[in-house]
Amino acid sequence: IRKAQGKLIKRLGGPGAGKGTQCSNIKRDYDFVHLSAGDLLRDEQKREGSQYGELIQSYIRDGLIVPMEVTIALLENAMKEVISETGKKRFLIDGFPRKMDQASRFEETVVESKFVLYFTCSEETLLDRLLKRGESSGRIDDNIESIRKRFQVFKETSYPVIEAFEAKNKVRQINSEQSIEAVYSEVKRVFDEALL
Ligand code: UP5
Ligand code: MG
Repeated sequence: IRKAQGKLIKRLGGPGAGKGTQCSNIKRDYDFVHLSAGDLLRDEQKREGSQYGELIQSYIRDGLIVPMEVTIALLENAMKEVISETGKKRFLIDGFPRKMDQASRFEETVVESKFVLYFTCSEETLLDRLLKRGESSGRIDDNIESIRKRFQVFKETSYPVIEAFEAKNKVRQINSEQSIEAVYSEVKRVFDEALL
């Protein structure tokens, strides 16, 4: 699917910024297939017989970025499967890329993205949301210790990816401090302006 004739939109934002929530809205109203890198990693971690199960679990618990070979292979396989089963080629990739090496490898060998949605939010708000979600999510990284590490990795490792896309004029920034509905109306404006 190198240079696939598709449209690919990526979504970045700190942990708990609302990437997953907004993807559900977009998927409902626009013709995009939603793939979450985090969900693919969590599914692979649980898959019986996976050779990467333990590795993924320990990276996610520590908020670290799983080696790109694993994540890119999962994404590429998922995209190929969707294309061969449904013919759909418009993808919304949630929570990826979050490290420079992944970003360049994916853009060069899989497909170039059209733009990146970046959800900005204060750490206080993110922390509140994640701790609240942690009461029922069952996610091994929704605890205060892991959340702190995720914030750190976001600032040190993932933010430079946003700057790199910014330099190419590909970032569409959205204030996700607001209500889910207000955030979505900004998202819609971006999609409608891009004629998606
Ligand atoms: N909520 C959402 N929007 C709200 C709003 N506007 N107002 C009030 N509440 C709002 O939302 C989080 C919570 O906030 C929910 O309860 C929601 O109702 C509420 P959600 O939509 O789930 O936010 P999201 O940004 O998707 O948060 P998530 O925790 O999924 O983000 P992360 O980026 O931390 O998680 P992800 O699954 O992408 O990655 C997890 C881990 O996987 C990473 O830390 C890393 O270890 C690994 N990973 C890799 O190694 N490589 C990758 O490429 C990707 C992931
Ligand atoms: Mg998510």
